[in-house]
Amino acid sequence: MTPEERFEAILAADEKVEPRDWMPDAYRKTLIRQIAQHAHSEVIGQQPEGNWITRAPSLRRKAILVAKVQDEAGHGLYLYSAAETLGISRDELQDLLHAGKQKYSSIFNYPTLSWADMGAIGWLVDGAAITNQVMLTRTSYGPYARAMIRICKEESFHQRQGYEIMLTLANGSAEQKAMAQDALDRWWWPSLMMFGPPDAESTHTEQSVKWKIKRETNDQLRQRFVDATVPQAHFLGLTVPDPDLHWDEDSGHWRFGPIDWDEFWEVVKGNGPCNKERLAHKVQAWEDGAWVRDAARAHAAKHADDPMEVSA
Ligand code: FAQ
Repeated sequence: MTPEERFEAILAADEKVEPRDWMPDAYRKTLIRQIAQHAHSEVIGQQPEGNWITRAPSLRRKAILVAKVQDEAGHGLYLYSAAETLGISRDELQDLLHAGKQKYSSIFNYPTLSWADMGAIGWLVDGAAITNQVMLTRTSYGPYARAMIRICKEESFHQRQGYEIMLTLANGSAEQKAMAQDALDRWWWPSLMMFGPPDAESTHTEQSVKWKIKRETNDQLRQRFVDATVPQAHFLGLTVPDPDLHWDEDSGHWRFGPIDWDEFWEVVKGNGPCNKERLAHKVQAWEDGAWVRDAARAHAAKHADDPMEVSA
């Protein structure tokens, strides 16, 4: 069997491709692009919620939010580790992000204007992320699939804590309910955009589905998210900001109105409300943390021969 045939056989048998296996260069490249983009999203995704840690309305809410934001950093770590198994270093990935040569999710370029946004992000953004990531637990590359299993468990908590914030606000005073509605109004459409462009305009979907990196298309996942989320909005007594939204009896789906793809591409190109601020903050944090990396490296070098030391 040639390496190419073995690779195809692994995919056909629904087994996992592992770092030691031969894989086409384009498969490796696609995975590095997607996993890096995903890792960067987790790390930059700490910023919108991090913005509210000091202003959480109670100690309990603050402790939960700190834990959630910290989980996102952990997800970044698992994903950078998965990317490293493909032969690219974490430092290279940071450089590519900081130079604007790799992307992160469009959603994190929107501002968090009120406490209700913590509810909407957990409910909608983590909800959309899980819809995509449950699919990715079955992706064909082993280290990525395994990272996803753990991440999905944590994201489920995140989604529920967000929904619980929304529930509390929606059942609170008229002002609190209005805050919850305003957050839904602002986060609904950007959450639908997270799934990427429509299938007809998606550059990578066809090949990624063939390679079983993606098991479903952007539009399929978007529809699944809408079907799951609309009844949740109704339960909250809130209105989804889409006049065209309606239940389609024949297909058994909630049909939604047109998405503003011009807005999406503007955000992806770097012209969203917070793109510059997010990247500048990320670069600054990397520079501020240089002494920690230097100290860790110096410590590892000094104790390289010490059998009692775990290498850094
Ligand atoms: N934002 O051909 P496709 C989270 C780009 S994690 C920016 O369809 P693909 C957890 C795409 O890269 C959220 N760019 O691409 C959390 C490509 O450009 P390129 C992140 C986007 O890869 C919660 C071009 O458009 N999750 O939220 C976006 O087959 C709360 C054409 O697109 C992941 O990354 C976008 N939304 O499908 C953290 C999941 N969509 O690269 C903190 C893994 C598309 O050729 C707080 N990624 N583009 O220059 C994926 O599943 C896929 O990469 C898709 C896009 C589905 C995102």
